Amino acid sequence: MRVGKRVYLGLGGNQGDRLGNLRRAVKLLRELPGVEVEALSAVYETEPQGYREQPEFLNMAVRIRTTLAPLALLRETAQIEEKLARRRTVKDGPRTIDLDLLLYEGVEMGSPTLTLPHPRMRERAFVLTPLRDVWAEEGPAPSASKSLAGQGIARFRETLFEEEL
Ligand code: GSY
Repeated sequence: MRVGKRVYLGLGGNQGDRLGNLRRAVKLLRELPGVEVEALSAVYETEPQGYREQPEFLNMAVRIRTTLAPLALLRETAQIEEKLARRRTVKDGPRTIDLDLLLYEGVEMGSPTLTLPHPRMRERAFVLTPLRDVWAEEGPAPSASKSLAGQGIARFRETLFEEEL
């Protein structure tokens, strides 16, 4: 039987080797004790939201099971961001990789460092579209809180490979 809680993560970046950074992030997630990666979405090339004058992002979603508590998992994902040399100079600006905790089974919380469910996920096509790929609950994935029609998003020509699971 599978142990732990189901968690959905959103990954994205727009600096350097974008696909390589997603691969490395998934590999590091897989290596975490207490984390089992269950499913990877396709990779999407997406127009930047927020600060618009920056390169396009690659985004994807990952479904995991984990025995780590939310804040412990957040510490681990922050370390993965550090390992991939994330540098944030402009708020909402370019970054090598972001790992966002979107949903954590059975948890609603607001702490200074972590809000669950992710407070802006329903406004973001770059989150919702990949999330649908890996959605494993009964019923539909979370829907958009307003129209996402203007947010450019397209499946990327390459994807991560099953053997990376
Ligand atoms: O964590 C969100 C970072 N981010 C993104 C992103 O990942 N993708 C797109 N398309 N736009 C974004 N704006 C911000 S901030």
